[in-house]
Amino acid sequence: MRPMFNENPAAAGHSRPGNAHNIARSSRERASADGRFDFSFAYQPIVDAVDRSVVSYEALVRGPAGEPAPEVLARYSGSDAHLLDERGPPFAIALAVALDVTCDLNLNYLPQSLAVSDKAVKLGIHAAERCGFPPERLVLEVTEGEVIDDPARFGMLIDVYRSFGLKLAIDDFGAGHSGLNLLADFQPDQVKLDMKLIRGIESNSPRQAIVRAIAQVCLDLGIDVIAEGVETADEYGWLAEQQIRLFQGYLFAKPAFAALPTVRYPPFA
Ligand SMILES: [Ca+2]
Repeated sequence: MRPMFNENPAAAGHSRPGNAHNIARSSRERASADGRFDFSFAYQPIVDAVDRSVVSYEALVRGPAGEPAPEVLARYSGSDAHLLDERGPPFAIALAVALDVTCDLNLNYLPQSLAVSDKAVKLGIHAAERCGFPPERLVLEVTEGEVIDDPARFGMLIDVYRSFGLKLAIDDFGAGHSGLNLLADFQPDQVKLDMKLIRGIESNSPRQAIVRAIAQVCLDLGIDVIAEGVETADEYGWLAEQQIRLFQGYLFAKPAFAALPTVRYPPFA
């Protein structure tokens, strides 16, 4: 397979910020030469509001000049879709290494692909090893839907991913209908509360009841809870009162294209 780019920035002998620039630039150049290489990544932190630290960055696919994700996904539809899963995460990992990411890295794959084959994830693991990024710091984000579609097969593949040390996060939790038994069956490392549950939670008692229940189950099972899409100080305030300490959202930092954004920590004025 033709390598997408030099996946070992340390071997190139440049400073790391220079390498991040080179990786982003080479993506743009390839986009003009080969329409299939038309993507890059933005990074959004997941923060620990108590420790005031970044625990992970979620890599979010973008076009080569920062175009929004739907434009990229539209180009990788149908029979080309697997190419984005096979080439995207290796790119996201190498760019993260060039940006000096030393915490975890959350990766997204297209819906269902993790439950169908382990090929794409293994390519990501190999890329991480080549870059010197420990696979134990990779977190796979999966949605409720793909977990429940074929639980037996999904469970088998998850065991393979875990054997490499990868962590598992259930993305958009609370958006689907699978319920809390999913947490018992798969024991993910993280649950990311769907932003629809979070929006305006400080004044919505039904959502509050759901989030309290999920948070309690996760606490009992040793699963980390991440509140996603937190945008206001009031949302943060209510969630922090429930002992939730991991957050992702515009209140803390927006995704930064091919860069690591500055983070705001509480207290929020
Ligand atoms: Ca995600």
